[in-house]
Amino acid sequence: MDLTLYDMPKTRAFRVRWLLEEIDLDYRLEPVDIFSAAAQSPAYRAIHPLGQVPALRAGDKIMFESGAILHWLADIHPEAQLAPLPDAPARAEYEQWMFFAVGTLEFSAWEIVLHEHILPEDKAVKAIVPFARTRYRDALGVLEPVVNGRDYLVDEHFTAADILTGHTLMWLPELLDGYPALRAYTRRLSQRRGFLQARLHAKSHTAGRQHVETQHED
Ligand SMILES: N[C@@H](CCC(=O)N[C@@H](CS)C(=O)NCC(=O)O)C(=O)O
Repeated sequence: MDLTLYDMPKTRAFRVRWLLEEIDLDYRLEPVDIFSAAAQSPAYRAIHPLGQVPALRAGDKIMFESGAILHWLADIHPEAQLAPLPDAPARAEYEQWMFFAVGTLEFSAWEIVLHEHILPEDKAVKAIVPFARTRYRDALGVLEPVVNGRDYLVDEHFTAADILTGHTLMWLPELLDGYPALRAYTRRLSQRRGFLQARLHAKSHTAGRQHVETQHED
């Protein structure tokens, strides 16, 4: 199947690149500058209706939402063992961490990143930040014991849930002080071949191009 990832460095597209590298699939990167008028053009909105990244063209199908893309790719490539099979005992735990990553951890992390680092002064709502930090720390407190003494979230196996969780944790490394197991976990994840390859790919495809960069770790 032909795969094209609509991509921009230092965005959630990195998650998809990382998973594609873990599976070792061939794919093409289509650079998108989310800050340009082109991202809001009808042509790009036919690919991503909000003009965002990532989006994935897989054969004649187009998909958006990074979590859904990871979930789907991991399931259709069981040989990569990045998701327990639907009837495996570990599947429930896997689903839990997949949704925790995007629905709970990322939700508060994004509010911090958005209102503290990305939005201009006149749009940022600074009053949200202390509450978001508390919620984010609550989520870190849930994850810390899970990776204390084991390498990955689910059953000692690296899965797509580690990509979603690890990538989100890397947005705000300074907030991992006091969470030694999570710090070791993100370090471990960032040493994986798939992670390093995804970074390399990003560097080669942006060579010579100029991008406006957000605060995301990538
Ligand atoms: N929930 C979506 C969020 C996508 C998203 O917000 N992407 C950002 C980059 S990380 C973007 O394209 N922002 C530009 C915009 O919102 O106009 C996902 O996980 O794919």
